[in-house]
Amino acid sequence: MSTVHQYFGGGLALALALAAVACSSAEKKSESKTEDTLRQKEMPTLARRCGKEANDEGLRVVRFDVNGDGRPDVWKYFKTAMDKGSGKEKEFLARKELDLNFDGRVDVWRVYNEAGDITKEEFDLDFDCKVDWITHYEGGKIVKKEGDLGFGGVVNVWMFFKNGKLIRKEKSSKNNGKVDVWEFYDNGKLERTERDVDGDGKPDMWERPKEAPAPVAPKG
Ligand SMILES: [Ca+2]
Ligand SMILES: [Ca+2]
Ligand SMILES: [Ca+2]
Repeated sequence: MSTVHQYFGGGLALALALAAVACSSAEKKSESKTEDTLRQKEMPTLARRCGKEANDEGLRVVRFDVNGDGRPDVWKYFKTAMDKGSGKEKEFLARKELDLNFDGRVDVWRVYNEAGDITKEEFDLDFDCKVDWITHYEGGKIVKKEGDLGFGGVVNVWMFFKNGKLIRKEKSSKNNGKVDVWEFYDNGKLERTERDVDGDGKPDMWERPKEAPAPVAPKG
């Protein structure tokens, strides 16, 4: 059971967290836009994947049956490359794939570089064989998350990180891939929200989160 948690605990927790994000994103708080809009249009649509040991690269595959039903649910793909340190050929973990719901189809893909750092993680959260959420890493730290929380095939949430901390979140509230909500964070705390109300891609409204009321000292 502990092995199951080791492999799947994080994924399930993320799915639950994303469900919470999906609910909160429906609450429109403010609006705006920046020059990042052009870049957002170039964002690739999420790839259609229905993994069943896709091993075009001819990597060595090691399979694990975590739940003991006789079918693999974790796949590790190893490739052989030159180790810069020793100058000799060495085997690296290139990819790990997980079947979270044990239906025989891959739901999570993790890609690693030769230094052993994770570079990308893709999730199919609703088990329909389409990727819904992608996390990008650099140097082992999260730099970007992007996803389709409406499960309609269109990317509608982008999150940008610096030094592993969330600095900006962008949303397409109309679910059309066009950013119309920008949230700016400082030290993980929401500082400002901007919103494009008239659809011209420029911010029309700005809003700061309301400060919690100061505690009132009891009289007497
Ligand atoms: Ca299994
Ligand atoms: Ca599955
Ligand atoms: Ca999906």
